[in-house]
Amino acid sequence: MNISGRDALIAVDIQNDFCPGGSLAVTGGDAVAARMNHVAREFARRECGIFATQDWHPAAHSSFRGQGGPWPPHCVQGSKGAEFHPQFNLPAGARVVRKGADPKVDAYSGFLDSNLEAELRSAGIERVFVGGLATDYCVLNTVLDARKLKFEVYVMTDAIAAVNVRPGDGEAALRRMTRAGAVTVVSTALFSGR
Ligand code: VGL
Ligand code: ZN
Repeated sequence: MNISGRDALIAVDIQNDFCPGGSLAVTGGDAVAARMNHVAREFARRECGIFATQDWHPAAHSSFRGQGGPWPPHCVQGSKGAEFHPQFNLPAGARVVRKGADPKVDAYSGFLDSNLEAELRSAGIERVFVGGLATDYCVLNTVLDARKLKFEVYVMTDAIAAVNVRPGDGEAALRRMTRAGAVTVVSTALFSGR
């Protein structure tokens, strides 16, 4: 597959709290950060748009258990846990897309309350390549929204990892994505050309 300037990378929530040692750690999160670091470098080399979403919650967010939500506190604005994983270096020119700042709304999708769609459109992007954390929440919802907005969507199966609140959630999420028209790819196969 030939990655060109009409393609964009969406790196979903590669943050400390979703990786081992974080408050909502996903098994394999570190490996996803390292893989996505390589992927981001390859996209940057081809002068592609790179968009990194960042879960960015106020301290008393409605998705936190203390507020009756399903999650432990995570990705609190300005905290260490909200920072990007140390092994994931944002290439120069990458855009950060913050979401989840509204205390009342759990924004799993990078397209919710952000200018991600407008930025992709103004850059003339038709295909988006998606990886990051977590398969069954923010990757899933970002991919479904991208399909609703008629982008061609490629999910990099070796660059995602699931929370798996229930076993199998990650696989079920992948099936929902492919049913919505997303195509699965292996990131290492994208750059064989050079
Ligand atoms: C996410 C749970 C809560 C994610 C964010 O990035 O997938 N999951 N907040
Ligand atoms: Zn969150």
